[in-house]
Formats: sequence, C-alpha cells, structure tokens
Amino acid sequence: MKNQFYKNSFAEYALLILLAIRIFVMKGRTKKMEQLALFAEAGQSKGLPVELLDYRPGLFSAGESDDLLETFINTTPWKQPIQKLWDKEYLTPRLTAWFGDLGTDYSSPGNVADPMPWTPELLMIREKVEPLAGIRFNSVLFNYYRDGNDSVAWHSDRERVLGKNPIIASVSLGQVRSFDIRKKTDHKEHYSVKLEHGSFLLMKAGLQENWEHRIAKSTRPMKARVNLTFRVVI
Ligand SMILES: O=C(O)CCC(=O)C(=O)O
Repeated sequence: MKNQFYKNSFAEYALLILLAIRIFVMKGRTKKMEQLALFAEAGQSKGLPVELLDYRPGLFSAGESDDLLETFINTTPWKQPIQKLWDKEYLTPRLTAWFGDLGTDYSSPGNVADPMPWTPELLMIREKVEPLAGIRFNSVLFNYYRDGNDSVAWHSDRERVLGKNPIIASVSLGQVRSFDIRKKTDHKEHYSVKLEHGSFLLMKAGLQENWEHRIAKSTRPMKARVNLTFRVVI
C-alpha cells in the first residue's frame, strides 16, 4: 500500500517536471521564431491600439487593386539603394521609388532622392486617402517587396524632413504581409496587422515617436507586394 503511494506520487512528480521542461523548450522556440517572422505568420492582433493605427481593408476593389499593382510594378523606375550599416555596405532588401511635389526631396540614410512627378494613378489614390487621414500629402514613398526575402527592418519614420509626429497613410497592393509594431521601451508590447490587397492603414501621430514597425522576411512562398506611404515633407 505504502509502496503504491510512493509509486503514484513519483509518477505525478515526474509528469510535472516533464511538463515544466516542455513549457521551457516551447518558450525558447517562440523566441527564436520571433527573430525571423513571429508576427508575419500570425493572424490579426486583437485589440489594435486605435489611437495609433486605423486599418481599413477594401479601400480599392480586387479588380482596381490588380490593375494598380500591375501598373506600378511595370512602369515605376525602381531603385535598389545601397545602405551603410556599421561601415558595411549592402543592398536594401526591396526596391523603392519616390514621387511628390517639386522640392520634397527626401533623405534617409543612404538614400537621397529627388521626387518624380505625380502620375494620374497616384493622384487618384491620394484623393481617396486624404479625407481618411484628414491632411494633404505632398509626397509618396514606394516599397516593392518582390518575394518573402524582401523586407524592411525595425525602424520608425523619424527623418527631420517629416517633422515631429508625422501622420503617414499607407496603401497596400498584392501579397498580404504582416505589418508589425512594437513599443520602443518594451518590445514585449507588440501588434501585427495583415495588410491585405487594396487596404488602407493610417499611422497616426505618436506612432513614430514611441513605436517601431517592420515588414519581416518570411520563409513561406510570397508573391509581389507594392506599398505606398503618403507623407508630408516640410
Ligand atoms: O511596406 C509597408 O507596409 C511598410 C513600409 C514602411 O515601413 C515605411 O514606408 O516606413
């Protein structure tokens, strides 16, 4: 009887230890995945901070979005700037282009660009996003992610030319990719929005100051995606 009692408690004890080891290993795996694309594979985060982000799918119909994506991919004079990090030069892992009013020269590390003139498609999109943002934009940055290897690393858009607390309106075309944000002072606070074909995302004032964002690389097969971010250069 006594032996049976010891046998039972030993089995329970061993089970508990095994469970603790399993939780520990799972936590480690999750951390590793986070470095690549934890959020990219995840679904829409619950409770997105509405004071920072306004996400609206379907700003453009599927047909309109297909046409715009094809036009932009085929007619934009894409560039792949060289960036410098810790004295090493490397190719930006995506293609870019810059359009806007005369004089809205946009400088970012490793990239000084004169704006190309507005096209009819861009003027049409601007007309649609300005009422949602409540401001007038004078420029737009294009990012072209050719596949899952293309990405933009954690950053915030805090260039001096954008002024303090910029409001940025983003339109996404093509492959759904996850837009991740994390609080600068506490990386454990993070959210993810899946940016769908033809969707609109408003990055409100305050986001750039306190939060970083990224489009992570993905190991899943990914098609092309073009993102437009409308900005005010001052
Ligand atoms: O591609 C996107 O959705 C994000 C682009 C981005 O991070 C930026 O323009 O600052």
